[in-house]
Amino acid sequence: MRRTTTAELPQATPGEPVRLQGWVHRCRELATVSFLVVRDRTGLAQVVLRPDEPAGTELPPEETPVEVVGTATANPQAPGGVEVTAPVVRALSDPAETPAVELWRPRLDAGLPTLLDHAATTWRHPRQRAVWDLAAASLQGFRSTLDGSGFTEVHSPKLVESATESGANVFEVDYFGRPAYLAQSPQFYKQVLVGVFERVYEVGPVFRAEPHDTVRHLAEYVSLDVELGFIEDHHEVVDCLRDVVAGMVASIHERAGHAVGKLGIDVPQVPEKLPVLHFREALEIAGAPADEPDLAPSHERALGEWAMAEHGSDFVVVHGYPTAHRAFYSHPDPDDPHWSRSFDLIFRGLELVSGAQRLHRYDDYVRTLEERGYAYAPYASYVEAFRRGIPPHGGFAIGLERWVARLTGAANIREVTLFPRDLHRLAP
Ligand code: AMO
Repeated sequence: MRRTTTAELPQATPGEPVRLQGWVHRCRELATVSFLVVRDRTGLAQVVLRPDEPAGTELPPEETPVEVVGTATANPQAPGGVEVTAPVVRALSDPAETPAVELWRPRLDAGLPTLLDHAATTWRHPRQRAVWDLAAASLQGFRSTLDGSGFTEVHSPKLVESATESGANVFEVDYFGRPAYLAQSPQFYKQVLVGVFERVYEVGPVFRAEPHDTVRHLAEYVSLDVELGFIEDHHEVVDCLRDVVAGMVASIHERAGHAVGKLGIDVPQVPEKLPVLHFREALEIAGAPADEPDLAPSHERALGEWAMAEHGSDFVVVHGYPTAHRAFYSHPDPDDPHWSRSFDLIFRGLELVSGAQRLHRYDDYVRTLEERGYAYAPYASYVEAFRRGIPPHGGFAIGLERWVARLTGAANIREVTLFPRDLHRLAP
């Protein structure tokens, strides 16, 4: 007998036999009747047991995987207007132990440490699952937008010989007796792969040995990386970023409408042209001193408010950060090399994306490494690639967890991460 999902149950013909599989979400035994709510990947269904019916022996406890074979029966009070009656309930595994948090309640009412300690079960809660559905839909939108624009998906090594972003927050590992690092980003690989594919993207884990406990940093996160060749300048990269974010939003509407509804998400509109500020203007708007080298979180919040007030936009691009304070591969502004052709995208007052046009000439790399006092050897295999013809190029990286945290209004990035890694947490 074919399995009916709980979402398909409302379409079942009343009186017909149906077979559900799922977890016991809720079990309520009343004097004259018992209700079993079965949860599967598509939702919930109600199963009704009357004392004279052959449900079998005792009902399995909550969270036990079960199979229910019974009769589809119309009942306006049941979810979707159809319930299952006259059931035979069969446990598909041992009776489940009582979860640390009651998953049948409409909301998970436990503190963050408890939720994270029991993540393997707390993610089963329908509201929690919906959060990840937003992430999954965003990933599909990211990929499909780029697939439709001539990009090739790549995967680069996560065990590497040098730091890409800065030496400070890198995890060292023992690689057959010599030091290696967990990749902080696919930066070097995506750039050299422009020399092969012109346009590449990667979705993968990156590692940052973040020494501080903040609500916006993880030690491992999912980076959505893009790199494209044959560009004029970084504004072309910003245009690509705009389309990618619009594709992620469209995919959320298309594939995760149920999650948007369940969580009451305010999905952002992506303007045709993102508001853009030069770093100098951004400092002024944020009320920061003109010689600040970077934007602090409070400045980003101020810029988020400015973008909403002035442009009705959840997004604002800041470009032209001081070259000396950006990664060494950033391209300086040819008109005034004090400033760089780099940018950040701020989404609802939080940095969501960093990107830039990159250096693409070998000599520029050698000179920049020297000026910054970096040794050549750890970068040799990367920098050598620029001797063999890499076109002008640029790209960006979106932090998946920050995106979902901002979408859902989560106060802490850990709330939207399946199994977060941070200063204190290596399990589950
Ligand atoms: P950057 O280091 O700014 O740039 O990272 C890009 C984006 O990744 C997210 N992010 C983080 N998310 C969670 N925890 C962290 N510890 C963390 N650190 C960063 C943010 C950030 O905007 N190679 C460049 C990108 C490029 O130029 O293409 C890079 O990694 O959302």
